[in-house]
Amino acid sequence: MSLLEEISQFLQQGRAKNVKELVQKAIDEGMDAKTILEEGLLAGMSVIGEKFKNNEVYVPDVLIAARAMNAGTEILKPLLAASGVKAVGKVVIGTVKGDLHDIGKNLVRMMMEGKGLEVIDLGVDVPPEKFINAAKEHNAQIIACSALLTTTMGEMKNVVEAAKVAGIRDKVTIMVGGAPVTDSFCKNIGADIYTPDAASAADEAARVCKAS
Ligand code: B1M
Repeated sequence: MSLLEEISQFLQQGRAKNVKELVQKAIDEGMDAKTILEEGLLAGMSVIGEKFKNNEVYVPDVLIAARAMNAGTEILKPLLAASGVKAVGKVVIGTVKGDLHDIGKNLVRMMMEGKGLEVIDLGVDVPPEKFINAAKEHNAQIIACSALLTTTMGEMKNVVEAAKVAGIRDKVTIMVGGAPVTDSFCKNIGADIYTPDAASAADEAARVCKAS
């Protein structure tokens, strides 16, 4: 079994300590962070996702796999962040109200930090007013919302509306993403930018901040 397959297997078993050790080993062997992330960690999480859908594994299994995933990505963080030029800008990020999924949001945060952006992470289950208050307090150029559930993605529209009510809609760019979110959904709710993955979210955020 290859090292990446082993990482994927340990992740599926929720063995965070082993995942950490093997991710470190892969780095030491010169493997690049993106490959470890995509072909080791995300590959394992995708198997868990499929099994979860088919009722072959249950919430506790997914939870410990998610912890193992986070343990692995923490080690990759400095490498994923080790890209290029500093952009001056602030982003407020969070997973929307009612939604507890944070792995994708954490990846987006890490990639944005890698672009030199200051990211204020509000965590999960974030109500619209919390996004707005944080954006005002930190004078952020961007509010970035993540959602993983079809039942919570509608909260993004509430964030857009709350920004209008607070009088900051023209001062802040609202970015949306997460598995069920699409470009047409983004347009329908009046948000500004949809990106399908963490890397493109970071690229777009850096572009917006440089232009402002
Ligand atoms: Co949940 N869950 N979950 N879950 N879970 C999904 C999302 C699901 C698709 C599983 C399934 O049925 N196949 C399904 C949603 C169905 C739907 O609505 N369409 C689901 C469900 C139903 C649920 C519960 C309701 C289950 C239950 O209790 N019966 C429950 C809801 C709890 C809640 O939030 N209120 C629940 C709970 C959980 C756990 C807590 C057990 C755990 C989360 C742990 C954690 O995050 N700390 C969990 C997990 C891990 C998953 C799966 C297996 C993996 C999600 C993940 O982290 N993927 C997931 C199935 C799947 O996706 N295959 C599933 C890896 C991550 C890197 O991808 O987050 O998509 P993702 O992020 C991507 C892009 O989407 C993008 O960038 C990332 C990659 O570069 N992206 C952005 C994300 N945010 C972005 C923001 C941007 C731009 C891009 O701009 C701002």
